[in-house]
Amino acid sequence: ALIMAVLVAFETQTCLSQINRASFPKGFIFGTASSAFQYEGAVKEDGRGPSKIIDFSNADEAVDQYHLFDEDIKLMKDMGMDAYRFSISWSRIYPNGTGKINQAGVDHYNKLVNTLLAQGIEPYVTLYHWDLPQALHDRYNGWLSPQIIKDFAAFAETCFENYGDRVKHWITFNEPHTVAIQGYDVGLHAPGRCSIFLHLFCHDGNSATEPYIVAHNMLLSHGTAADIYRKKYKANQQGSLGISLDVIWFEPATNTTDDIEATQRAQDFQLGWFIEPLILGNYPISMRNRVGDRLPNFTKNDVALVKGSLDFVGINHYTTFYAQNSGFLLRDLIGKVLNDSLSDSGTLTLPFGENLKPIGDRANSVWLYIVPRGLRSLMNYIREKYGNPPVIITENGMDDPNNALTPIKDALKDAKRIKYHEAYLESLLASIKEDGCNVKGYFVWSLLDNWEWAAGYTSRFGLYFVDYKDKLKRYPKDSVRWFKKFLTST
Ligand code: PSG
Repeated sequence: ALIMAVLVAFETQTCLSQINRASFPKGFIFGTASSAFQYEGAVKEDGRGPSKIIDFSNADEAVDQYHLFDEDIKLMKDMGMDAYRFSISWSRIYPNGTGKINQAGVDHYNKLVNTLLAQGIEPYVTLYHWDLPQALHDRYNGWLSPQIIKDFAAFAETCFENYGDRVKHWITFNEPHTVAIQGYDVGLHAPGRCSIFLHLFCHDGNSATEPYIVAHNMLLSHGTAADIYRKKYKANQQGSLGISLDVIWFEPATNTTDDIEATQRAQDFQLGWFIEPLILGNYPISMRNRVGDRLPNFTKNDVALVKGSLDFVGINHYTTFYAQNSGFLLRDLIGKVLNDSLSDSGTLTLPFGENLKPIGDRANSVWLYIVPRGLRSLMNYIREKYGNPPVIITENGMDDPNNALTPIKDALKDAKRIKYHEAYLESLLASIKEDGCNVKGYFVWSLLDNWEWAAGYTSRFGLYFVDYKDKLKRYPKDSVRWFKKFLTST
């Protein structure tokens, strides 16, 4: 009996610390994620312009998945992954944004989808992962114009039409919140518009109004595409459609009422901005109150399109910050004088607490602090506040620095990444098993090291290492072996 007791104790012990695929509900999907611009390269084959950033790199070659996808799919297969999330480049399908279809572009993704399916890997397709056709920017300022709604919908429909017989999971947008803030408030991502600091950093833009306009047009574009899918394709194709929202989890910096209310506002202005129109039919009340007439309105028709237009909520989650009430100075000085929408929420969100202690260990990215408990809290927040919709974690991962002096064999030892995924997966599992959250899948960002939007090649997010100095050769990091064991254990 004693031996039995010891064995049982031992088993519970290992069960608790060693989760694997079998710990998750049947049918739970594991995959890796990527995007066209960060992976494909081959931009000349499509006539796209370069974009220079921090390390003076561009994504002209990226990791050349345009040519190497066959090999990359074998890497996924070898790890035991069920699915691959990638994006379709709009300008490969419509080089001018609209008009004539480029059949070579259409064919490329046919090959990609067919190769995935032949290896038993389910495609999850993002329609917009930030690579706007230059022509639409030149023609009407891209997302700033409502003209883009019908053009995006036409592009989306072309994808449903051409791939929907085989693609069963669609994600209209990757992180509309990041597009609005990084592209139109602080101007760090394309198209680099802002008005902060009296246009010191950006030539054009209005940081107080444009983020809201852009977000509104993306929501209407999503709703229009979803409507087309439901009316014309869904019955035959039997697929589902969602969106990927970036969500930092926020914890109150102190337990004062001020900070607790500020934490709620911070979440309203991030997740709520998008999920509330999509699920409840309007912007959060805190946004309507604070942004006032700078926040666009939804007409009755808009609500009919947008509300209820999701089959699942995609969540890109990496990190947790503290939130606190920003008080008079930031709100009024930065908001009114500097004309910046970021101050509308009246919150300050930081990875440091009162004592300036970081909330967790940091990865390479300055914004990426490792706080696994945040994922469970976030899943429960969505369950409680939005009626437990189906959720897919469409991105989760961490980066290491790209240090040119580190020998490859050392760069492959990524114990920190293994710990990250194990802890976040445990947190996710608890939200499902113990709290009843309706989570359906988990995608690692990312399969390979690749090109980062602001950090270029200085950051490595991959399970596979890419040797930028030797023909972009791929090498498995230790995390590949960890995932393989995780996915093949029963
Ligand atoms: C997402 C979340 C934060 C910053 C950047 C992103 N955050 O919490 O502060 S971007 C997101 C994107 C993908 C990137 C990846 C890593 O969808 O293309 O490569 O995360 O930065």
